[in-house]
Amino acid sequence: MKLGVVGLPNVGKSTLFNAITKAGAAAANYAFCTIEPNVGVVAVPDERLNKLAALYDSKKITPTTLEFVDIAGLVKGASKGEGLGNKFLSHIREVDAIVHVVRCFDDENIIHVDGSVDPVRDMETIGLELVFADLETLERRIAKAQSMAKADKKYAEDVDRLEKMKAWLEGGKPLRSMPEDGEYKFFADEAGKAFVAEQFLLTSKPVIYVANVDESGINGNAYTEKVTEAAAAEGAECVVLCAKLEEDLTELDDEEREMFMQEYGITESGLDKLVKASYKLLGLISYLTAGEKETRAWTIVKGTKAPQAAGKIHSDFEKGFIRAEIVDYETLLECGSFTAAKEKGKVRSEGKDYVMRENDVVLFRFNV
Ligand SMILES: Nc1nc2c(ncn2[C@@H]2O[C@H](COP(=O)(O)OP(=O)(O)OP(=O)(O)O)[C@@H](O)[C@H]2O)c(=O)[nH]1
Ligand SMILES: [Mg+2]
Repeated sequence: MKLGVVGLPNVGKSTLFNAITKAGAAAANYAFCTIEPNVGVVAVPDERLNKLAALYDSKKITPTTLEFVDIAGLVKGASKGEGLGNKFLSHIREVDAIVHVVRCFDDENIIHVDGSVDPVRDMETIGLELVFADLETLERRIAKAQSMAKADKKYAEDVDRLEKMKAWLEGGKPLRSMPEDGEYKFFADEAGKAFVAEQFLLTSKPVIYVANVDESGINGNAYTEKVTEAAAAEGAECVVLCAKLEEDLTELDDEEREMFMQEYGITESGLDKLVKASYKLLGLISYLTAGEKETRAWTIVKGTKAPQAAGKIHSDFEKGFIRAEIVDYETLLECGSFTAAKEKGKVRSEGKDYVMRENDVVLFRFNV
C-alpha cells in the first residue's frame, strides 16, 4: 500500500519523509527492494510479532510495510503550472491514500509561502489545488469518452458519470465527499464506486491530515485544535506529530527512545500513530505466520478470504489452496504452543470461503 505526501512548501513533508525512510532503514532485518529516492518504506509497528517470535524461537521477524511518496510542495495555482508541484502530482496518481501535512509551528526563520501560519487556510489551499488538478484531468477524460460514445453508445453512461463528478468538483469539494443519492446515485453501488476509483483522481482518495508541530506542541497546540476540528468536519483523521523530533527518534536505540519519549510525555511515536491511522483508513488488517525460520505479518484488505490471503505469500498457496489451520493469536499465547493449542482443540480448520481476521495465526495447507 502506498501513501502520497502533499502540502505547501516548507511545512515539513521531507522532514517527515526522512524520518520514515530512516525508520525503515533501521528495521534492517528485512530486505528492501530498490525504490526511487522519493519513495520510503516504513515497517508497520506490531507488538504481536515479538511475542510470537519468542514463542517460536524464530530466527527472523518480518513486519509488514507501507510506502510513502514524497513530492515537492504545492502552491496556489499549482494545478495551473505555478511552482514545481504540479509536475509531481502525477507521481501520486496511483497512491492508495493522501497524507496532507500542514504546518502547525511558528518559526520566523522558516518562510511560509502565504506569509503567515494558518493551517486551516492551508488545508483549503491544497484541497482546492487537488480539486483543480482533478477537474483538468476530468475535462480530458470527458472529451475522450464523448468521442467514444459517438462510435459506441455504451460509453454514454461514462460521459454522464464523468459530467456529474465534474459538477461536484466545480463546487470546490473533493470527490471523496460526493453524495450517494439524487443525481449521484450511481456512486452508491459497487460498480459506481469502482468507476470513480478507476479514474485515479486525487480527491477521490482517502486523506489523513498530519499537523506538524514543534517540540513544544507535541501534545497539541492552538493550531492543531483547529486542524483536528476541520479534519473532523470532513470525517478525516488528524495525527499530531513533530517531524523533526521523529527524525531524531529514528537515530536512537530502543532504550534511549523510551527515555526521550518519556521526557516529552508521549507514549507512542508520531510515525507509529501515522502508520496505524493509515492502516485504519485503508481498511487493512494483518494476519500472522510463525515458525522457527520466520515470524511475519501480512497485509490484507478487510474481508479477504483465506485463499487470496494465502496468495499474498505465494501464488501457489492460492492456486493449490486446500485449507487453513488457524489459531487466534491470544489463544495461542495462552496455550503456549501451536501443538498445545491443537491438543486443546483450539486450532480451527478453515476452507476457501473463510474471511480472514486480524488476529489469525495461520498455517496454510496447499497442494501444487
Ligand atoms: N521549527 C520547526 N521546523 C521544522 C519542523 N519540521 C520541519 N521544519 C523545518 O522546516 C523547513 C522545511 O522543511 P521540509 O521538510 O524541507 O519542508 P517540505 O514540506 O518538504 O518543503 P518543500 O519540499 O519545499 O515543499 C526545514 O528547515 C525544516 O527543518 C518542526 O517541527 N519545527
Ligand atoms: Mg520537501
